[in-house]
Amino acid sequence: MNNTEIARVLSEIAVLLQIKGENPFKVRAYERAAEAVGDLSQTVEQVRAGEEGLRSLPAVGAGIADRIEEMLDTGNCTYHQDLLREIPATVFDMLRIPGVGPKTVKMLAEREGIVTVEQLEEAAQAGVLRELPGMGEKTEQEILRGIAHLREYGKRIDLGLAWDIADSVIEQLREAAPVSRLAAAGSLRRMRETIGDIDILATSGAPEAVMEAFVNLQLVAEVVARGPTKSSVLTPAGVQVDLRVVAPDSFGAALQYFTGSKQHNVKLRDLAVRRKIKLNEYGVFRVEGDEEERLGGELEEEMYAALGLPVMPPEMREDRGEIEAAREGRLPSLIEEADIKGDLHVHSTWSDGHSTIEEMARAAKKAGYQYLGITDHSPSQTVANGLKIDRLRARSEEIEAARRAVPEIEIFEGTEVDIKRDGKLDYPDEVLAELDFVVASVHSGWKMERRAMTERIIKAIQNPWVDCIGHPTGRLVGQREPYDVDLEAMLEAAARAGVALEMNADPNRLDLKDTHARRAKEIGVPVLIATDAHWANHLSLMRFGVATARRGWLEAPDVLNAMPVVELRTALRRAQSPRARSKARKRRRR
Ligand code: DGT
Ligand code: CA
Ligand code: CA
Ligand code: ZN
Repeated sequence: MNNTEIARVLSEIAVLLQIKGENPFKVRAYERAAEAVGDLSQTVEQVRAGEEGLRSLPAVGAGIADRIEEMLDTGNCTYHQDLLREIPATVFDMLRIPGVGPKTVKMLAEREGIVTVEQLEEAAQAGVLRELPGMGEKTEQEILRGIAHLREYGKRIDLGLAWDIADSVIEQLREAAPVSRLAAAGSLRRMRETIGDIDILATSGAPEAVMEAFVNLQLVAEVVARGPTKSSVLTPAGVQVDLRVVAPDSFGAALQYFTGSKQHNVKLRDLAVRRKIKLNEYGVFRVEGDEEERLGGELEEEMYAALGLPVMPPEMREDRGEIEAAREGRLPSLIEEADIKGDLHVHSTWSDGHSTIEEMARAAKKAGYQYLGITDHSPSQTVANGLKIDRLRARSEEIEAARRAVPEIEIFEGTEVDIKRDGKLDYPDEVLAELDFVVASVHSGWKMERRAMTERIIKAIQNPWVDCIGHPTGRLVGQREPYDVDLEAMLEAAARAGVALEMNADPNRLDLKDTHARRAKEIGVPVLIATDAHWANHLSLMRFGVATARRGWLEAPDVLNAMPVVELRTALRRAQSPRARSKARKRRRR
């Protein structure tokens, strides 16, 4: 058994002991031993052969050392197996549900014989859970939501990580393989917020050589399937990458087919059948009885043109009305990265950022921006080194210095101010009035009930100095569900007040998400696409925000920071206030 396998067994023992209600010190010892083995740079076998033996590992006493010995010698752990006879391994899946811990699992198993996620779901749906000790209707609902969440995100990775992998696969293939064309397809090209596997397409005169190079790339940990024109591999983290080599005159057809989504393709094929057209991954054909006439396939455009349609941007291909819009000639002209004129939510070393204001400004200049909003945290964010009023004012000097050092970038002196539980903001209005730009965000009290949370945020929206609500639902992709808020009420309040909602571009957030952004556009709420960067090089995350905005059908006029700086200044609510006008006059005189 290798280190990973041994560590897994040890940590499972810890969990099983915990479910049995065993001594917490014993549980902790197994946990720590599992961590220690997992962190080792040597093999466990090498440690055993060393002078001090297995007992040199943290938390490994005689008992745990014996178990490891047994695993090394026999590839088995009888203790682990004995425990699994009492408590089936299916409980490990239950423990992945947010809010379900060992105590709950123990209670469920003892009282109801529930040991699988499916049984738990059934019991929750039947209203059985709410009757159990320490439960209730609310917990029951939470468990059901948790299960749904797990199913959606369980094995998927976020868009940022997926593109990191895809970019390096593409780069390495260009170097190591005889490829001509190379492109990402699948959910990756559609820029979905999570990715199941990475799909890459290539053309080449020597497909076998491409396959050979692919399975030997450095980032390949395991080859799942290898064929003459298609192979699948896993990265060390278990992410699957599929590579297909297709004929050059089918490249457009394959790109269209493998970009999906499946629902988009199904709808397209329905349309095609009615017109006696056949679409597949090799091309597009007119069908007349037994005859097939090839209409194209080298270019993606040809696939759509055969149906009388323009090409739809990949981000729209989700069967959310894009085919109808294309047919009726009302496809939106989606926002592009080049339309973005600045970033208005970034942090600096004054709070929890890692780059100075000047470094951030230089990065903004490099990105081709006109402006940058420095929005450090407010005092309540003690862990993020939030700025008390005196430090907020002291920061002005450094902002002035950065303006002189990087005159091409208009720096907005801003804040990301906390929205407190009662909806009040973490700075008084007169302090907010001194600033150029205010993002207000919820960073605490996630568990508030829906009405209170909605009122809290609407109150912040109604503060005349707030320009934007940051990461408006608080979700973390695949990690944390949104807080309970009436989004529709939030959007309506924002529309009335002329406050923007953020499309946070960090691939861990993407908050607003695509469908929310689309609703914002319908209601007339401006969207700010911002990176929330804590490092200068994270300004590049903008690409994920823009992609998600495109998935929400946003166009440049829907996006606050697609405005040139002069327009933006006058569009902001604060520009209407006498105080801001006098400040702006002073600024112009400088
Ligand atoms: P993922 O990997 O779960 O994030 O999502 P996709 O969309 O990348 O799905 P994947 O990798 O299973 O397949 C890539 C594309 O290939 C998919 O978007 C559409 C196409 N495709 C796959 N299977 C089918 C199918 O059965 N019917 C149709 N029409 N298209 C399919
Ligand atoms: Ca895929
Ligand atoms: Ca795939
Ligand atoms: Zn924040």
